[in-house]
Amino acid sequence: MSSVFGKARAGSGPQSAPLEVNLAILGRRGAGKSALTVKFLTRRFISEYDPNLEDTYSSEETVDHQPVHLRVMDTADPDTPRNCERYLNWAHAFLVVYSMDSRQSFEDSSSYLELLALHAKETQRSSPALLLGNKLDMAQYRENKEEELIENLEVVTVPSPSPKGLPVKQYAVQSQLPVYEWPDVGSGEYDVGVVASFGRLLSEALILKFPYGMLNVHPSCLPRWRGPAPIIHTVLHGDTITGVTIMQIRPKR
Ligand SMILES: Nc1nc2c(ncn2[C@@H]2O[C@H](COP(=O)(O)OP(=O)(O)OP(=O)(O)O)[C@@H](O)[C@H]2O)c(=O)[nH]1
Ligand SMILES: [Mg+2]
Repeated sequence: MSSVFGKARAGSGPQSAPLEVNLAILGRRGAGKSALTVKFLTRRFISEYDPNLEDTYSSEETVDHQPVHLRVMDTADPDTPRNCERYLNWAHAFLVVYSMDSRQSFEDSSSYLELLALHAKETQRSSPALLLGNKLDMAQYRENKEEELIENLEVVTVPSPSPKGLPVKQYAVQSQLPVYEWPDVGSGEYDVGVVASFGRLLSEALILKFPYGMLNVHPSCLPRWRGPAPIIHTVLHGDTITGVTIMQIRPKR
């Protein structure tokens, strides 16, 4: 929890006081925010509740063996984000929900993500935000074709002694994606950056070029096996449980 909700405030009591985490659930009308909130808090799907009511719920959770006092604000904006101050300065983390069977709800989620990106820029404080596709059981009626989700994808690799380049370069060439060799990063305008085993220090200017941030994908359960060879160490130590950590990269200041 502490790494996921990096900005959570510890309670003001003794050391063992639970972490206090405020989570705001955002998204278009009917995306299923209230259903999700009720399902998460009661562990079952309830169809009878007041769906348009905005309310804040409390729950005591245990995450990574730590007690967490979670408050969930189930918002209900009329159509687009309104009076956002009520959650922007309150929440430590945001869940932006869209409904898989509604293209409109998917498109509207970008206004929430843009709002969060703008707020993070203005306050110099970014909070975790997760985009969640709800109503998986309706996925057959999906209006978003997967190939339409990404408009533009380009690849940057580090130089390799092999003339064919690293496997990621070979894959990019085979998939007819534009490839640049570091330090050339192309000149395109991007929304999100993703880095994996890159091994180069990324400048603040480069990180800030991505309005929705830059993610690092690291194949270990950090902080275990931080460093350049996580998979090798996992195998050598015979770990029976491992995972992948996805974290947001912040400029080194
Ligand atoms: N099939 C299906 N229906 C769902 C699911 N989650 C929610 N619904 C239905 O979708 C409708 C809208 O859900 P709500 O939870 O009220 O949506 P909301 O985002 O809270 O809507 P507002 O409060 O008006 O902004 C309700 O009829 C729910 O029963 C789901 O996972 N699958
Ligand atoms: Mg609701």
